[in-house]
Amino acid sequence: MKLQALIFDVDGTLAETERDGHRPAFNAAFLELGLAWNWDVALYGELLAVAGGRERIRHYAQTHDPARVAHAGFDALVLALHAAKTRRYLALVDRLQLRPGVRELIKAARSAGLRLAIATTTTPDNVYALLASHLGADALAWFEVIAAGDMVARKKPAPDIYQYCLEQLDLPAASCLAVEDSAIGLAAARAAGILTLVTPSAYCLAEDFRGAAAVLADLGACELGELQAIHRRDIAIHA
Ligand code: XBP
Ligand code: MG
Repeated sequence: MKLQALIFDVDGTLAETERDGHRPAFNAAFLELGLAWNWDVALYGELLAVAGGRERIRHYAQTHDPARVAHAGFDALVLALHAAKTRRYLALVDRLQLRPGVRELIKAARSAGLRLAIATTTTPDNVYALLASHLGADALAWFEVIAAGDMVARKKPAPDIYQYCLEQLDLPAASCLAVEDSAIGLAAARAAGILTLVTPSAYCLAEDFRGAAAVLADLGACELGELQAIHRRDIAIHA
């Protein structure tokens, strides 16, 4: 089956957002709300096993500050922290940089008439801001589907966000290729039956990417023709 669409993950794939955006934004929010929490690089690497900012905050509190979880105001605190974190993230999004080759691959895919979509766990506003800031305001319209955050019940590694994306595109999984940076993202795409190219992000370098169609350091030297060949080869293997 011919490759018809590329489905991009966002965090870690389009840019090193976890390293340069989300972690600093979480820590700024903790400070703003007067909490003595601080997520260093090593701890944040572990916390990335939990997708979703609110889910990550809850998981951290349950494991590191259980007394606070028992408090009546805990649910409201999680929401307030996440709202502050999103505000902080949006304030620094212009300072992020796209990873090598991302801009060029998106451009080549558009020129070749491939359809484009996004499947991410992060908050939709974060995606809109990243795309607009680094690819231009028009870029939002280049992606037929921007599937993000709470649009589905279960976050990655569940396949829900990819399944939702396929439904919206009205395409079979076999006609798509996902681009991911993490093992949980790979697991989500594969569970939806989508072949996946992995470009590991800074936090994910040591993860196990068995099951990926290919693993490349980044998209810098990646021609669209190479992706089409990877898709053709793996579709034949899995047929
Ligand atoms: C990355 C995530 C997100 C972000 C935080 O998702 O797991 O949770 O770290 O985003 P992906 P929010 O790799 O699928 O883009 O705080 O907005 O939830
Ligand atoms: Mg990711």
